Amino acid sequence: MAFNYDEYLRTNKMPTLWCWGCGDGVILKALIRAIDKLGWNMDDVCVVSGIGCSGRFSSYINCNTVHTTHGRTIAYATGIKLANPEKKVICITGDGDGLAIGGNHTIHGCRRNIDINQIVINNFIYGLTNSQTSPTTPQGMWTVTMKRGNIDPTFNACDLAIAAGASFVARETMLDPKKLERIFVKGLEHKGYSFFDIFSNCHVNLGRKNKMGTAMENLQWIDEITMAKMKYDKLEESEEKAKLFPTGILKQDKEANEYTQMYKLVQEAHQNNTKVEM
Ligand SMILES: Cc1ncc(C[n+]2csc(CCOP(=O)(O)OP(=O)(O)O)c2C)c(N)n1
Repeated sequence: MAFNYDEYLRTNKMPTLWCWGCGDGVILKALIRAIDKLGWNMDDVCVVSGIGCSGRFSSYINCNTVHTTHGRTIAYATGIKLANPEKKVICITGDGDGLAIGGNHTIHGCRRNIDINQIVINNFIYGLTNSQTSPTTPQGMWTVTMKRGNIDPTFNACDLAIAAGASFVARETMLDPKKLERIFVKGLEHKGYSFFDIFSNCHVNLGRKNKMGTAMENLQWIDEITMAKMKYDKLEESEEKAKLFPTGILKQDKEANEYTQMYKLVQEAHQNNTKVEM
């Protein structure tokens, strides 16, 4: 029987504002299927998103939602999670939202290892505002702010999340929605900061000016720059390898201290007039 998305969506908000062929819808559906697989009650889920095409997630998914200001999703989500540790908090950020203006919050969310899930919808561009360079825009590509080709070094979001201390870090693409669903299940059930770098297409704002003007051409390019971690790890170091992004689970540490648990210790210490022993 076909999966019934309607009970998870605000159908009165349909159709979405996303362009034809945009990956955002595929990612939304994969996330919904993952939540369904986990058997979570939508009353216990809170989706927090910033401003951007990706920010629209919180308008369409039918649960507790907060559509926050650009770059501030993790700050809001941290407050929500600390006040409601039993809730499942999922942040949706764009690559601009989560890695440029909100990059600092992302770093410290990872560092605290708070039990929040951050999904970066990485379309390599500022989509909503029409094609400015983002931290993940590949070098050489056209953007409205780098019309002669982007000179900024390309940012590897997963390397950042690993270094900053997130205890679950994964990369996937929207090319394989089933795989995406599986990785969401793994990360959502992980206790601690789960960081997902999800490569998606923006053939309209990135693609058209970079010789991949259809969704299929844009996805073909994503396929070319990614490789499953198992295969990637077996490759000899080379210039070609350095241009590839491994996919799959890149880090999982089940032992790391989780922040809401630590916060409980602070509350107890206050009540007992003692000190948290580390
Ligand atoms: C403080 C602030 N600065 C700038 C903007 C304008 N703005 C809105 S969305 C956006 C970038 C969107 O790009 P991204 O976060 O990558 O998300 P996408 O639209 O690609 O999903 C910008 C710069 C804003 N709304 N607020």
